[in-house]
Amino acid sequence: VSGDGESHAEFLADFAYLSSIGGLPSGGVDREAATIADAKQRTWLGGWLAARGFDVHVDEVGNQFGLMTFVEGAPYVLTGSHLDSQPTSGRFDGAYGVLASAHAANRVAKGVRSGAINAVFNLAVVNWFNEEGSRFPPSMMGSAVFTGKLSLDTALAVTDARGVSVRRALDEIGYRGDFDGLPVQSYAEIHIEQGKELEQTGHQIGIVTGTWGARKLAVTVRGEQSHTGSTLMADRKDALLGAAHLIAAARALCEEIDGVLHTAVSHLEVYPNSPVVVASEVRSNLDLRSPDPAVLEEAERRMRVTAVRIERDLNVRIDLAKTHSWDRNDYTPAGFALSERASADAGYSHREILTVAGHDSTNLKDLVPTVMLFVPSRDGVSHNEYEYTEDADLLAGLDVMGGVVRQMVSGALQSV
Ligand code: HGY
Ligand code: MN
Ligand code: MN
Repeated sequence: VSGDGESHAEFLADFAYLSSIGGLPSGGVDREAATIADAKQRTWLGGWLAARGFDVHVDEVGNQFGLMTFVEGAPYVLTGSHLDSQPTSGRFDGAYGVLASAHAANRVAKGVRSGAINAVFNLAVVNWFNEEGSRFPPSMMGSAVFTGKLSLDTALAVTDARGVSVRRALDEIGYRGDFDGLPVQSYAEIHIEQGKELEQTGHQIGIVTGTWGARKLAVTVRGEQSHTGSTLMADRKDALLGAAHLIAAARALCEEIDGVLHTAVSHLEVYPNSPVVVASEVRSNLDLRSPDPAVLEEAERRMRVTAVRIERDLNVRIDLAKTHSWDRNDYTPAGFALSERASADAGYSHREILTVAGHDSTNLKDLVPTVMLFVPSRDGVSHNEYEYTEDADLLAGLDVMGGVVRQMVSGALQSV
């Protein structure tokens, strides 16, 4: 099932075309969930799958599926990722995985039809809706609804900055379907690493054995509007100053805490946002990540203590509300050997690795046996127009995914 020159050339041509949809002059893309560009790439993917014999369906939260049925009544090996992107971002994040899964599935389907592969399970490709959670938080939304971690109604009611709901946005692009899902036997996803480890160790394939834990909190700082000039300093209740102290404290915590911690505040809404008015309300986010559950717990505790100190010092009120989190837990151990075999058979160097970023597989691994693979990111750059992965690495990942999907359709991970 490993690739040949023809299928490699076809993959690269398809990837180049897909990258042109919502493409930017820099080589990046801008195709947030349920935008016109997202609709265009969805329509292209649906046509690609249908032309190769997949039955294309869309579910109620816009997850897009291509089904290939070999064995009536058997569950499906599901493989895919997400096409939606962050604003002005990289062309590889998510989209590479969707296309590699589609090509790998097509290769395996050909093998089943020719009799070279004995299918025990069926096969489906998926493009998850709104993994990025930029326009409509939280991230990993479509797979969260699919795995029962988020209710459909809650997801459909989320609105963007202009007040447009997920429901309306999906209706406007014609991608709120009625497909009621499929029985999933196992799941496989491939993604760019979005980190530097594979590049530094010189490995082409990452076998993801687990995920860092993450805690995402909504931050609301409330003060009082007043005149930026005439109000006495002692009388001010400056919500923006409060947010600034919290942002600096979140960054300092990475050095202060004993252990590995990544923090970020990356979103800021200021009211009334006037040059001559002290801000009365600032809404923001706080993103905490660690491979150590105790460090993550301690980081959240310390940020709450810091918030109380800022409230007292600046006479403001701060509310921290957890919006999305996932624990430091593992992928399916039986899948690691399967991935190693596929990497070795295809002749590519590989190593086990943790993922720091969340993915749709973060949700699926809690439901079914899940395999997650990485390919290297140049300089670890991601969520940036200059995100880049070499063609040779893209093709290595495609070949290994072909081997992984072939094993899974042939019955691997059956009794996990
Ligand atoms: O939040 C995450 O890590 C994912 O990339 N959405
Ligand atoms: Mn992604
Ligand atoms: Mn992303």
